Amino acid sequence: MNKFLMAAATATAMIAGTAQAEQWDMPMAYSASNFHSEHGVMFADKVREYTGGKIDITIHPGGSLFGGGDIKRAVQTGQAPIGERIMSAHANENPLYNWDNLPFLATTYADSAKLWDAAKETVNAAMSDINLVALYTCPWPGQGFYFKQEVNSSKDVQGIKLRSYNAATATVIESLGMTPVQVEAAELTQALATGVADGFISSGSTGYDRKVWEHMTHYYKVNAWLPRNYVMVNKGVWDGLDGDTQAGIQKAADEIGAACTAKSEELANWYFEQLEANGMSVVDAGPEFLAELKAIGDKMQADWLESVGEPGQAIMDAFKAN
Ligand code: PCA
Repeated sequence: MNKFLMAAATATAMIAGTAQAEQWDMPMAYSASNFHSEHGVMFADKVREYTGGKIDITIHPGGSLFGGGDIKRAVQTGQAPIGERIMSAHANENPLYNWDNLPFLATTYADSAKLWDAAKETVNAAMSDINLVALYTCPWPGQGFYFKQEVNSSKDVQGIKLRSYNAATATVIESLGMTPVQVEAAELTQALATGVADGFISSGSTGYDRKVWEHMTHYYKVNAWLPRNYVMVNKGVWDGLDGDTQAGIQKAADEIGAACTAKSEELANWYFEQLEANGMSVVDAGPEFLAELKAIGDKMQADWLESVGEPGQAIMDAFKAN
């Protein structure tokens, strides 16, 4: 190490108050003002507190360090020790990760919690196989549709381009006769402004973050699923920590997972009010559109069970038994 680097390293260690402080960069995919990112900052604070300053996490929101689509690989390969991403974005590698994107399976916060309880062990085992440890998860509010026109059924929107954020949303869009275009939330405003997409699937949260009322006029509430973000750590990094440090980080993760979930629920309707206050029409999807979506949801659940096999059935059974 040259003397400048050494001086910088010493200064960093002194700021953290301990010679052993480990600096962790934590890429996150969504905007700094989003509740997921705000809870990431609170998580970092608690980790500093509960590890006695041993682990010093710096949050990089909005895909600023790694784009949303690159965060999981960055953590898997150790380019970043820790990061946050929407879990279902990984379903193209393993259909198991679609467990929280099956339309109309779990549509409330209570059911979303029950479903995560049922899926947790299987999902965590799959994560471990790919060198990841999931520390906490936090759901987005229920998902619906943004358009720049009134929509009563898919007949009104045949062939238009709709922004997707994972394989499941692409399937919903295609099944409705539209063309999916995958765009990260961080690039959504630009995609709508330049006509890359004519609408999108998301919660009120992302529409609010991206101020989409400048381009969109209608939001149709469906509340069909509550997809989860998760904070993951590289397994090698995790295994290299002593037991007390692991316990401190896990305590922070448990507290923040619960706080973030409560905040999501608290904000769900507030986001709709903000969309309305900015001139959008926010209504429940009409009966014809809803019936189409229910049929698509049934098929997606059946397809998921078929592709995941026995572990998928076990998750479904455990969820329904509770
Ligand atoms: N917002 C994220 C994922 C789900 C949501 O509500 C997005 O639109 O990318």
